[in-house]
Amino acid sequence: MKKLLQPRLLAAAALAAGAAPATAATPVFVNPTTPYLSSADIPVGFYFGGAPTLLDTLEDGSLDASLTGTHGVLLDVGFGGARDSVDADDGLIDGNCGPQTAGRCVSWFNGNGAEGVTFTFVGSGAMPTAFGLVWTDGGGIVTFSAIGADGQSLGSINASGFADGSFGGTTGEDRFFGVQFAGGIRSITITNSSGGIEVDHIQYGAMAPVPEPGSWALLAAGLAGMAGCKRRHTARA
Ligand SMILES: [Ca+2]
Ligand SMILES: [Ca+2]
Ligand SMILES: [Ca+2]
Repeated sequence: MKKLLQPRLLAAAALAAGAAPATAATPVFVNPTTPYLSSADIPVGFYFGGAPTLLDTLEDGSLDASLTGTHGVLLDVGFGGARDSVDADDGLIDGNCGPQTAGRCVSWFNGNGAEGVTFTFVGSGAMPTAFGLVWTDGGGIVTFSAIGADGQSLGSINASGFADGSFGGTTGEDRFFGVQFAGGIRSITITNSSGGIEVDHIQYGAMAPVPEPGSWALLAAGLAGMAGCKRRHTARA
Protein backbone atom coordinates (compact mmCIF):
# COMPACT_ATOMS: atom_id res chain seq x y z
CA MET A 1 0.00 0.00 0.00
CA LYS A 2 2.85 2.36 0.80
CA LYS A 3 4.28 1.98 -2.71
CA LEU A 4 0.90 2.86 -4.23
CA LEU A 5 0.20 5.86 -2.04
CA GLN A 6 3.55 7.55 -2.42
CA PRO A 7 3.38 8.10 -6.21
CA ARG A 8 -0.24 9.26 -5.87
CA LEU A 9 0.67 11.85 -3.26
CA LEU A 10 3.67 12.98 -5.28
CA ALA A 11 1.48 13.24 -8.37
CA ALA A 12 -1.15 15.16 -6.43
CA ALA A 13 1.56 17.52 -5.25
CA ALA A 14 2.73 17.94 -8.85
CA LEU A 15 -0.87 18.58 -9.90
CA ALA A 16 -1.27 21.21 -7.18
CA ALA A 17 1.92 22.85 -8.48
CA GLY A 18 0.45 23.01 -12.00
CA ALA A 19 2.28 20.05 -13.61
CA ALA A 20 0.37 17.59 -15.79
CA PRO A 21 0.02 14.07 -14.28
CA ALA A 22 1.07 10.96 -16.21
CA THR A 23 -1.81 9.47 -18.21
CA ALA A 24 -2.76 5.95 -19.22
CA ALA A 25 -1.89 6.86 -22.81
CA THR A 26 1.78 7.50 -22.08
CA PRO A 27 4.25 4.58 -22.25
CA VAL A 28 7.06 4.83 -19.69
CA PHE A 29 10.43 3.23 -20.49
CA VAL A 30 12.77 2.19 -17.67
CA ASN A 31 16.52 1.50 -18.00
CA PRO A 32 18.53 1.68 -14.76
CA THR A 33 22.25 2.50 -15.02
CA THR A 34 23.16 -0.03 -12.31
CA PRO A 35 23.75 -3.78 -12.93
CA TYR A 36 20.92 -6.34 -12.68
CA LEU A 37 22.48 -9.25 -10.79
CA SER A 38 19.30 -10.92 -9.47
CA SER A 39 15.54 -10.36 -9.35
CA ALA A 40 16.21 -8.10 -6.34
CA ASP A 41 17.39 -5.55 -8.93
CA ILE A 42 13.96 -5.21 -10.57
CA PRO A 43 13.36 -1.43 -10.40
CA VAL A 44 11.29 -0.41 -7.35
CA GLY A 45 7.72 0.40 -8.35
CA PHE A 46 7.94 -1.23 -11.80
CA TYR A 47 5.30 -3.83 -10.87
CA PHE A 48 2.12 -3.22 -8.89
CA GLY A 49 2.66 -4.95 -5.56
CA GLY A 50 6.40 -5.22 -6.21
CA ALA A 51 6.68 -8.55 -8.09
CA PRO A 52 6.07 -9.66 -11.69
CA THR A 53 3.38 -12.16 -12.65
CA LEU A 54 6.00 -14.11 -14.58
CA LEU A 55 9.77 -14.08 -14.14
CA ASP A 56 11.38 -16.53 -16.59
CA THR A 57 15.03 -17.15 -15.67
CA LEU A 58 15.14 -19.80 -18.46
CA GLU A 59 16.90 -22.12 -16.02
CA ASP A 60 14.33 -24.89 -16.62
CA GLY A 61 15.56 -25.05 -20.22
CA SER A 62 12.45 -23.62 -21.89
CA LEU A 63 10.61 -20.38 -22.51
CA ASP A 64 7.32 -20.08 -20.59
CA ALA A 65 4.25 -21.11 -22.63
CA SER A 66 2.75 -17.61 -22.28
CA LEU A 67 5.57 -16.22 -24.43
CA THR A 68 7.02 -16.77 -27.88
CA GLY A 69 10.56 -15.77 -28.79
CA THR A 70 11.51 -14.83 -32.33
CA HIS A 71 15.06 -14.69 -33.64
CA GLY A 72 17.77 -16.51 -31.78
CA VAL A 73 17.81 -19.63 -29.62
CA LEU A 74 17.76 -20.75 -26.03
CA LEU A 75 21.32 -21.36 -24.83
CA ASP A 76 21.11 -24.42 -22.58
CA VAL A 77 23.80 -26.68 -21.13
CA GLY A 78 24.37 -28.27 -24.54
CA PHE A 79 25.68 -25.08 -26.09
CA GLY A 80 29.42 -25.37 -26.58
CA GLY A 81 30.25 -21.68 -26.62
CA ALA A 82 30.02 -19.05 -23.94
CA ARG A 83 26.72 -18.38 -22.23
CA ASP A 84 25.94 -15.20 -20.33
CA SER A 85 23.10 -15.56 -17.82
CA VAL A 86 21.98 -13.32 -14.95
CA ASP A 87 24.55 -13.63 -12.15
CA ALA A 88 22.32 -15.18 -9.45
CA ASP A 89 21.04 -17.98 -11.74
CA ASP A 90 23.93 -20.25 -10.64
CA GLY A 91 22.99 -19.64 -7.01
CA LEU A 92 25.84 -17.24 -6.31
CA ILE A 93 26.30 -13.54 -7.03
CA ASP A 94 29.99 -13.63 -7.90
CA GLY A 95 30.38 -11.59 -11.10
CA ASN A 96 29.79 -14.51 -13.45
CA CYS A 97 27.20 -16.94 -14.83
CA GLY A 98 28.31 -18.97 -17.81
CA PRO A 99 29.54 -22.47 -18.80
CA GLN A 100 32.65 -21.93 -16.71
CA THR A 101 30.63 -21.63 -13.49
CA ALA A 102 28.47 -24.06 -11.56
CA GLY A 103 24.79 -24.31 -12.50
CA ARG A 104 23.00 -24.12 -15.80
CA CYS A 105 23.20 -20.38 -16.55
CA VAL A 106 20.64 -20.50 -19.38
CA SER A 107 20.00 -17.44 -21.56
CA TRP A 108 18.64 -16.45 -24.99
CA PHE A 109 21.06 -15.61 -27.83
CA ASN A 110 21.03 -14.30 -31.38
CA GLY A 111 24.35 -14.05 -33.24
CA ASN A 112 22.85 -11.15 -35.22
CA GLY A 113 22.52 -8.36 -32.66
CA ALA A 114 21.10 -5.94 -35.21
CA GLU A 115 18.22 -8.37 -35.83
CA GLY A 116 17.84 -8.72 -32.06
CA VAL A 117 15.19 -10.69 -30.21
CA THR A 118 11.45 -10.22 -29.73
CA PHE A 119 9.26 -11.70 -26.99
CA THR A 120 5.50 -11.69 -27.55
CA PHE A 121 2.78 -12.33 -24.97
CA VAL A 122 0.53 -15.19 -26.18
CA GLY A 123 -1.00 -16.16 -22.84
CA SER A 124 -4.67 -16.11 -21.90
CA GLY A 125 -6.14 -13.16 -20.08
CA ALA A 126 -5.21 -9.51 -20.14
CA MET A 127 -1.98 -8.38 -21.74
CA PRO A 128 0.85 -7.23 -19.47
CA THR A 129 1.01 -3.55 -18.58
CA ALA A 130 4.63 -3.86 -17.43
CA PHE A 131 7.06 -5.92 -19.56
CA GLY A 132 10.84 -6.22 -19.39
CA LEU A 133 14.00 -8.27 -19.75
CA VAL A 134 17.69 -8.17 -18.89
CA TRP A 135 20.37 -7.51 -21.51
CA THR A 136 23.41 -9.64 -20.59
CA ASP A 137 25.76 -9.38 -23.57
CA GLY A 138 26.36 -7.56 -26.84
CA GLY A 139 27.93 -4.36 -28.06
CA GLY A 140 27.37 -0.91 -29.51
CA ILE A 141 24.09 0.94 -29.12
CA VAL A 142 21.27 -1.04 -27.47
CA THR A 143 17.73 -0.23 -28.64
CA PHE A 144 14.67 -1.42 -26.69
CA SER A 145 11.19 -1.00 -28.19
CA ALA A 146 7.65 -2.20 -27.60
CA ILE A 147 4.37 -2.87 -29.43
CA GLY A 148 1.00 -2.20 -27.81
CA ALA A 149 -2.16 -4.30 -27.60
CA ASP A 150 -3.48 -2.89 -30.90
CA GLY A 151 -0.21 -3.44 -32.77
CA GLN A 152 0.83 0.18 -32.41
CA SER A 153 4.41 1.26 -31.66
CA LEU A 154 4.90 2.38 -28.07
CA GLY A 155 8.27 3.93 -28.94
CA SER A 156 11.84 3.00 -28.02
CA ILE A 157 14.89 3.99 -26.02
CA ASN A 158 18.62 3.77 -26.80
CA ALA A 159 21.43 3.08 -24.33
CA SER A 160 25.18 2.58 -24.71
CA GLY A 161 28.50 2.78 -22.92
CA PHE A 162 28.07 -0.15 -20.51
CA ALA A 163 29.11 -3.21 -22.59
CA ASP A 164 32.37 -4.70 -21.27
CA GLY A 165 33.46 -6.36 -24.53
CA SER A 166 33.67 -9.85 -22.93
CA PHE A 167 31.50 -12.85 -23.85
CA GLY A 168 32.75 -14.97 -20.97
CA GLY A 169 29.69 -14.66 -18.75
CA THR A 170 30.58 -11.48 -16.86
CA THR A 171 27.65 -9.72 -15.23
CA GLY A 172 28.69 -6.19 -14.18
CA GLU A 173 27.39 -4.88 -17.53
CA ASP A 174 23.96 -6.54 -17.30
CA ARG A 175 21.03 -4.09 -17.47
CA PHE A 176 17.24 -4.16 -17.04
CA PHE A 177 15.10 -2.74 -19.86
CA GLY A 178 11.36 -2.36 -19.35
CA VAL A 179 8.24 -0.53 -20.43
CA GLN A 180 4.96 0.28 -18.67
CA PHE A 181 1.75 1.05 -20.57
CA ALA A 182 -1.75 0.91 -19.10
CA GLY A 183 -3.27 0.08 -22.52
CA GLY A 184 -1.45 -3.29 -22.68
CA ILE A 185 1.88 -4.44 -24.17
CA ARG A 186 1.91 -7.17 -26.81
CA SER A 187 5.67 -7.53 -27.38
CA ILE A 188 9.11 -6.18 -26.60
CA THR A 189 12.17 -6.14 -28.90
CA ILE A 190 15.82 -5.51 -28.10
CA THR A 191 18.69 -5.08 -30.56
CA ASN A 192 22.30 -3.88 -30.43
CA SER A 193 24.39 -2.41 -33.20
CA SER A 194 27.54 -4.53 -32.76
CA GLY A 195 28.05 -8.31 -32.63
CA GLY A 196 25.52 -10.76 -31.20
CA ILE A 197 23.00 -10.17 -28.42
CA GLU A 198 22.09 -12.14 -25.31
CA VAL A 199 19.22 -11.63 -22.84
CA ASP A 200 17.71 -13.30 -19.77
CA HIS A 201 15.01 -12.90 -17.07
CA ILE A 202 12.13 -12.20 -19.43
CA GLN A 203 9.34 -10.89 -17.21
CA TYR A 204 5.95 -9.23 -17.16
CA GLY A 205 3.15 -8.18 -14.85
CA ALA A 206 0.93 -5.24 -14.04
CA MET A 207 1.84 -1.62 -13.47
CA ALA A 208 0.16 0.37 -10.69
CA PRO A 209 -3.35 1.51 -11.69
CA VAL A 210 -3.53 5.03 -13.11
CA PRO A 211 -6.09 7.07 -11.11
CA GLU A 212 -9.14 8.38 -12.97
CA PRO A 213 -9.31 12.18 -13.55
CA GLY A 214 -11.90 12.50 -10.76
CA SER A 215 -9.48 10.81 -8.36
CA TRP A 216 -6.83 13.40 -9.19
CA ALA A 217 -9.19 16.22 -8.22
CA LEU A 218 -10.09 14.45 -4.95
CA LEU A 219 -6.43 13.80 -4.15
CA ALA A 220 -5.48 17.41 -4.89
CA ALA A 221 -8.36 18.66 -2.75
CA GLY A 222 -7.35 16.29 0.06
CA LEU A 223 -3.75 17.45 -0.13
CA ALA A 224 -4.87 21.10 -0.03
CA GLY A 225 -7.05 20.26 3.00
CA MET A 226 -4.11 18.63 4.77
CA ALA A 227 -1.97 21.71 4.07
CA GLY A 228 -4.76 23.95 5.48
CA CYS A 229 -4.97 21.87 8.68
CA LYS A 230 -1.20 22.09 9.12
CA ARG A 231 -1.29 25.89 8.69
CA ARG A 232 -4.06 26.25 11.31
CA HIS A 233 -2.22 23.93 13.70
CA THR A 234 0.99 25.93 13.25
CA ALA A 235 -0.86 29.23 13.80
CA ARG A 236 -2.25 27.99 17.16
CA ALA A 237 1.16 26.73 18.37
CA1 LIG B 1 26.97 -16.19 -10.48
CA1 LIG C 1 19.27 -17.48 -16.80
CA1 LIG D 1 27.44 -9.89 -19.54
